[in-house]
Amino acid sequence: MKQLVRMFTAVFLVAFVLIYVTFQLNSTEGYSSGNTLSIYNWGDYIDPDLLKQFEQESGIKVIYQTFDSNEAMMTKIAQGGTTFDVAVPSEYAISKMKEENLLLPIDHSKLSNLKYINPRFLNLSFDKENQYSVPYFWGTVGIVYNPKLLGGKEITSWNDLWDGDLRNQILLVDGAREVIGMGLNSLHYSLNDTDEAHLQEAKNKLNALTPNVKAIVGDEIKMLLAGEEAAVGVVWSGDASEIMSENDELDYVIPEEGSNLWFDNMVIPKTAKNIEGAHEFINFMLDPEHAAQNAEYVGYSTPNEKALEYLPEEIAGDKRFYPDPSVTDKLEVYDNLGKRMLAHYNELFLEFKMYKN
Ligand code: N2P
Repeated sequence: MKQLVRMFTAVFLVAFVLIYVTFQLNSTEGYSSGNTLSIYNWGDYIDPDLLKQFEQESGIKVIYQTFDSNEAMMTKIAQGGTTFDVAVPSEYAISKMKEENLLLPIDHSKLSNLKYINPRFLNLSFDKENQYSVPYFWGTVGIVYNPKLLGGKEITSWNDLWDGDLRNQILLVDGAREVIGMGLNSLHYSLNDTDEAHLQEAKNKLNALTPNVKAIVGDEIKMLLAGEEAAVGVVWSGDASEIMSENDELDYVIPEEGSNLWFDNMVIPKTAKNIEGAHEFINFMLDPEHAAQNAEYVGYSTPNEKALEYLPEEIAGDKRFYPDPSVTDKLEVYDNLGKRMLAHYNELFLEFKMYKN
């Protein structure tokens, strides 16, 4: 009898450990099964209270992971080892993911809140009729700067950044398209230029900027600029807005040579396990009050027209972050340059980073 009890205890223990390990693996690797939803988003890109609220209202447990570049996100999704139910790529990445058959079509009949999106952000060339993606945030790339630290100097162009007075004063966002794009734009070339001579010229020009570059950083760029560790930052507009809400010495400008206009949309990756839950989450984020709460928390610009009514006028009316179409029409959206050319942009960016260090 004793032996039987011991055997049962042992079997029970082994089963318990197995169940525990499986559960841990599932939650850390982002696998979603049963009533869970696995979300893959940019860092600092959602109000965590909204995730809690979604969990409470839907009864679905959220497993949340972040990335810091489209390239990293696409590699992980293409590898397929981890499955995600919702991800938030930018436009050129959406186009590439469609091409590589990595996305599932979105069922608009499940998105009652889609009607709140300003039509200006729908039906764009990277995803006609929003078959595979739904707007989340949008914005520009520009320069945030601190006139106080610059002795009152104003910055209006990319070329201002090469000024010898800015030695060790510039922080750059850690993004290949953004940094190479800045080099190209400073030479009045397109952000989507694929001419090798132009790309080399842009890289050489960027190399000449290195004495002014203090560091190339991720989301900590906001803390460093708000804390006045550097006078100038090349950032996504929403990060500038967040920095400026913490330090009102700073200003944001879209450089006069031109810059990037970007759109980040929610998608459902092909390997999704909870397609129903993914639609439920997307519709939750499209709700105007949720979209407004999210925009206010992260600092980025919402494409949700109705949400603007819930935002304070100082946010919704700030033309630096909600520029009119007359301004955005002059900006360039990144094209999907194809696998080889995108890899080449990454290589050039890595070479620049190596040169800098
Ligand atoms: C937020 C990153 C925003 C990405 N941390 C802009 N595409």
